[in-house]
Amino acid sequence: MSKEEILKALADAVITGNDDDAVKYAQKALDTGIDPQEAIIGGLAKGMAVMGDKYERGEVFVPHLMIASSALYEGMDVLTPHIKKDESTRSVTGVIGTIEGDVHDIGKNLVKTMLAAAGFTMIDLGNDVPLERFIEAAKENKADLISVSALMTTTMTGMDKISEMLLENGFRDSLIFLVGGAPVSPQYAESVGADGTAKDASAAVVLAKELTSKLGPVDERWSEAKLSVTKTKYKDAVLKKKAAASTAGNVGLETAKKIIDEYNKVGTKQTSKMSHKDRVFAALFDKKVDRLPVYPLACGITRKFVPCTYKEFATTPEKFASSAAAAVKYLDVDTYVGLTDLSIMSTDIGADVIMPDEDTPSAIHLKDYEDIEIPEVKKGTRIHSHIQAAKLATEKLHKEELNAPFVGFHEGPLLTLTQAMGADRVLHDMNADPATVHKALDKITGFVNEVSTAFFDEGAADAICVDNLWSNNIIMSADQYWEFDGKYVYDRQLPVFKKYNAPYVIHNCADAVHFDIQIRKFGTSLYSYA
Ligand code: B12
Repeated sequence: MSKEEILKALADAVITGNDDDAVKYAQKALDTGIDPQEAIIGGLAKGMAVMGDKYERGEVFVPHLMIASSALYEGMDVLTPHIKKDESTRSVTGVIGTIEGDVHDIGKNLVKTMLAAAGFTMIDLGNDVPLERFIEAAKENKADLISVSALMTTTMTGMDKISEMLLENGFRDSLIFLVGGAPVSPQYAESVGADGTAKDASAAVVLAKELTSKLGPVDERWSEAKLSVTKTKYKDAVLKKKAAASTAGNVGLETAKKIIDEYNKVGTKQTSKMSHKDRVFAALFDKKVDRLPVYPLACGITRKFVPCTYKEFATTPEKFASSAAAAVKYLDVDTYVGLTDLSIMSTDIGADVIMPDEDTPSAIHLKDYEDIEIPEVKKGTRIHSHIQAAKLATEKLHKEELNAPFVGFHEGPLLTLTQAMGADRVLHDMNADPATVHKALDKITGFVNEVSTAFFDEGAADAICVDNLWSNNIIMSADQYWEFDGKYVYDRQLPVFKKYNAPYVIHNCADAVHFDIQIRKFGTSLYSYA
């Protein structure tokens, strides 16, 4: 028989599921000097490929495949011991297996056989291998290589989990991680963070040899020091993967996403060309919008579009207004919430200010409550200049091409006081000397109201957002918040907003807010949150 005839006879033995023929022609291949590797790949495996095609066309069924694979293994048992080991390959230890939930092991066994022939020491975990077993075996054997096979789309996803476990345990840089099997593409291998894949056993060997030859000394790679450095290196990647996984399983978030998608779909059909202004006002009045309005508290970062320094952004009306317009233009935000920094009003009531070129200005606290001096809101004060900047920004945002509302921003009573005196001091005095704190708040509320009034009178904003930072149930109880801030807002600020028929927009930088007071009592219509 010629070589071609023997290879065909081996393939036929698998196709017909004939164990005896498989053994017979395997022996014949050896006797006639055919390379055993070639007999496996070009004979037995070819037969299995034919059966695979037939199965896919519905011509044969699972039992036929089992009989075929049995013949394949009979033939391999004869051929495998005669495969010449490549002694030139440096000592490489590999862990191999088919992933959890997957019993297909023919391809995995071929890869194992070829790697063993290439001189690798292969530790075979079998099929249906629990994911953590790959990790344990890699560590136990200080492996150079992990080879994971999957034949089903439902099981290949476990490769990503193995990758994550390698990162988490700090093993990722200690070994080469290869994945393979019919459904595994190079793109998929990359997406799970593997070092590569190959379409068949021969290519797998070439790849494994090449990649493992670049590894450093085994004891160094598997030293505790190296593992702990790698763990730290990949900490972020692991956290991100975990966060992504937890988001994927988070029913609340998923539901929210679905609702937003649904909402956006419905809205888009109805009102496809809303201006920023229409969108914000429609949302305010619970009307349908084409998409949810976006209004980040953009702060100083938008100065980078102009560009200008932080100092210029905070002190030059033209630069501030240009930043607002650029934000709407480039970021497509629906409105600009005009905060520059939280030192403006405390500076005006007496505190000194530190004004770096490229950082947020901050106030130097006053020594005594008596030092607080309430100015008139007029030229020369920082808030007056800021209101002029807001007015300019409003004009720019109203222009035809942008058509977006501008939301002015200033601090509420308690925040203004804490900015002037220091938060520690005021929080302490709220208990130790409440009368003094109330006296100061009384004066400051008058000033805060003058500021809102000036914004409205100047037409410097479409709405005003007030920062009531201390409405935070970690820092103070609802009763305390009400006594030292809420009541001042309710009794004295809200009437001003009512007079101008303006919504009371609240900003809060905290996630533990006294919503009951802010929403129920203040009737807040918009909430800005950072
Ligand atoms: C033989 C076979 C079986 C045999 C497996 C026998 C055995 N001991 O392995 C039996 C009958 C048991 C079987 C069962 C099932 N099977 Co089946 N089976 C096949 C079949 C026909 C061939 C697989 C095979 O051995 N190919 C030959 C080998 C040599 O190729 P390979 O595995 O791809 O490996 C090569 C390369 O991929 C690469 N490689 C492999 N591993 C690695 C690893 C690395 C690191 C690298 C670099 C390379 C690499 O090198 C290998 C050698 O060249 C395929 C169809 C197909 N065309 O793939 C279906 C197939 C895989 N089976 C399938 C299914 C659905 C099943 C069953 C669920 C059927 C059922 N209803 O019960 C069960 C699975 C049960 C389970 N939990 O796992 C589906 C999977 C569908 C999918 N997309 O997920 C397939 C694709 C058939 C189909 N088209 O529907 N099956």
